[in-house]
Amino acid sequence: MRLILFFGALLGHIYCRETFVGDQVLEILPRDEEQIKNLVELESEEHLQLDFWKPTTTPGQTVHVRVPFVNLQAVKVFLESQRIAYSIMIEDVQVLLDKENEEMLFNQRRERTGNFNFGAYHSLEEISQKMDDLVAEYPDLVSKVKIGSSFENRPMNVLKFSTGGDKPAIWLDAGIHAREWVTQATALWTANKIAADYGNDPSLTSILDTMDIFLLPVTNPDGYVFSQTKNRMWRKTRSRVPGSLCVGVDPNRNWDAGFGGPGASNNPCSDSYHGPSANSEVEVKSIVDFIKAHGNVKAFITLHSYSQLLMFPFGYKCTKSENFEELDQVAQKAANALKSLHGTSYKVGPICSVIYQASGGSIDWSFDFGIKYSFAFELRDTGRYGFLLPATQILPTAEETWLGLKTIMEHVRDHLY
Ligand code: 0X9
Ligand code: ZN
Repeated sequence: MRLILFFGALLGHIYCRETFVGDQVLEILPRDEEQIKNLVELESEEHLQLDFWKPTTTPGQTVHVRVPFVNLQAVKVFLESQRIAYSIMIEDVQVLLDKENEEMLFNQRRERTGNFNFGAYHSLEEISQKMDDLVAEYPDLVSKVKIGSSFENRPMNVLKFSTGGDKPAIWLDAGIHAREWVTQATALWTANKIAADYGNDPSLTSILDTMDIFLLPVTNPDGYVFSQTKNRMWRKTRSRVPGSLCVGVDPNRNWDAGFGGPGASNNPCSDSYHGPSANSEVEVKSIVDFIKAHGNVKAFITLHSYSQLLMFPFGYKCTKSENFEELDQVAQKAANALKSLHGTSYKVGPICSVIYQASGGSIDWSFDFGIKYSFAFELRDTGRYGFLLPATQILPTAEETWLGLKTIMEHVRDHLY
């Protein structure tokens, strides 16, 4: 094990991987508007390089922030001077990263025997290979559709599950934010589940006899590769904009729905930078073009992490959608089904009230485009590990999420429009 660790570190070094030695993630609990104001001020101090995993919203709502080791002292002194309550959520981020790395290397060696482990994190190549394997194994049900290429020219491959003919469709994507690794892993498990259960699970079988499913497991392939080779905390795309040294756009602020409004940044260095224009990101544009060309997509579901939420429109505005009651009921039912497996609790509601106002998000675009069953999941956990969810939780997460997904798909099947 020591040897693996050593070579892991060495490899990391050769590829110039960013380290997070001594970084901590703090959980902060602002108690009034004054403390919120202080936190917003703290957030604007760019030199502190704070990485808000869960942003400041309202008093009584926790905030999660990764603080680089060099700025820990300053941040803690500030919080204490303002009497803002906080605790340490993650003691040393790098310790979790080393463990994650070591597990990936260990698993890669084991997989050389040919058995794919869905309960592990995988490289983009491994995921692509597994997708091809599924197509080869279930040729009558599964096919691969290339809907475009990423900024760095990686293919955007969608798995199409179809029993034949052109049916109304369900869209499901994951990994639009690079670092949310449990989502790409959950999507791949789900692909295998759909393929294996067709003809066995009566509910899924009837869904696929009525509808096609399109599944994009890695929506942001450039970001995913970057998060595995250079910076585990990467969220955005890897596109370059003229006039800035900073790289990438937040692809979930780039959709043509309230673009550039509240909850998005016009600073190219920000992690929620909306980009120069709506659809500027080829990854977003490729999906938009595909959905428009298809013309018969009835549900649009996107997987994010973390926080355990099941949300629906709107995010760019805080008004209720016309089918609010229906979406709320379906989401509640899906959350109950999800909970039935391992007891994992999800909060349900529109984006704006459940998390925060955020413009340019995918499910707002899909909803305004006319896809009335538009949902966003925020998978496990609620903050113990955040984006660094241990691989041991991939399978339970995927299994429970599947029950939620199936509940939504059943509703769509029974309410085709
Ligand atoms: O801020 C986001 O984009 C999402 N949270 S995350 O921590 N995964 O980054 C919330 C997404 C809400 N969905 C849309 N705005 N469509
Ligand atoms: Zn996300």
